[in-house]
Amino acid sequence: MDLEQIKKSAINEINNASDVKLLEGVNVKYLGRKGVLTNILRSLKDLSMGDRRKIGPKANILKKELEDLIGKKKNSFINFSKDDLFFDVTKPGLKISSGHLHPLSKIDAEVRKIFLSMNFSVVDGPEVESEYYNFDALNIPANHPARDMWDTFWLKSSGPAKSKFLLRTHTSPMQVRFMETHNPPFQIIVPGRVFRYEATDMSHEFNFYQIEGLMVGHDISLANFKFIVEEFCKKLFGPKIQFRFRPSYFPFVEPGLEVDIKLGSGSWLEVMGAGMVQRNVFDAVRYNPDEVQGFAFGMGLDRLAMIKYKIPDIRLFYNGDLRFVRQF
Ligand code: FA5
Repeated sequence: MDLEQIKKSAINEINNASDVKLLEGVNVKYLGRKGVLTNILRSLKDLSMGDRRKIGPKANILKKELEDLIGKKKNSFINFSKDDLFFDVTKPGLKISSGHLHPLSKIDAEVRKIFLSMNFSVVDGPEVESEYYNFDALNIPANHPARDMWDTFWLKSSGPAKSKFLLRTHTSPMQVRFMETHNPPFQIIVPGRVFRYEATDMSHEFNFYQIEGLMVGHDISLANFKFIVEEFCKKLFGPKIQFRFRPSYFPFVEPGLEVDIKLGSGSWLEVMGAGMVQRNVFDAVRYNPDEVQGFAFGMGLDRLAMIKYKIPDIRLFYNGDLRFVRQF
């Protein structure tokens, strides 16, 4: 086939191509890797110098011409595609994906709402804490064996700081900070992040969340604590929740106890430490322990979420796997 014939049949086929697919076929046939015109251009090197000079420029011009024609025809398909001419206003729009709350944020909001409904105020405290507030003022002096209960991330202190600093191991230091600047009666909760230098397992993280509770006033007793905690749990989990109150020891309460809860056929899970505020703590904030009483509790927020959402392993909250988070 000489160039004139190729040109004629190619233009003919381009004109007759009635859709993009057919046009692409023509493109491949003439200009593709093994296309008719491509073969001619490729074999130029085998021709004599004279033929090469004669055919080469013509073949290149034809190539450009066909590329232009195919390009123009392609545009004509795009410009007049059916989709462009017909816009279906009744079609549902594209769903815009927006983020949503992490299960721990959700339960945090729910817990706050319940306590606010019971007339508690919400108070915030620092995550970097001094040794004094985290331990000493809570009746846990240096060398007290109870310090071993909380494996601590100590911070390097800069300068001649009076007190060593640490990442708070619990939210209880806010009991002292709040009482130093407020007078009873009051009832507060302190939600916040806490840190412990300990190995992780299904129910233990080294970074987790607690909600401290503190109610101080006249004639406050453990009966008040029991009522508040039971009301709270029923509001969060429903009326079928079961409780187990066990005696326990924390230096800043007397008596001290721990509370386990169980939902349906699930297993018992320890969710909080609690008790009546110890006299030494009242002394540290200059309250008269003979005049006021109070109860305090510290709940594990992650543990509440595990029960509420039936999550078997606390580490799922923190591993960043979106397949987990998207279920909430
Ligand atoms: C305390 O932290 C005390 N401050 C609680 C308290 C407050 C007692 C006020 C008396 C008065 P404990 O170490 O037991 O106590 O922790 C309280 C709750 O935090 C536990 O019941 C548990 O629900 C949760 N928790 C403790 N350690 C972890 C951990 N490593 N990972 C996840 N949750 C934990």
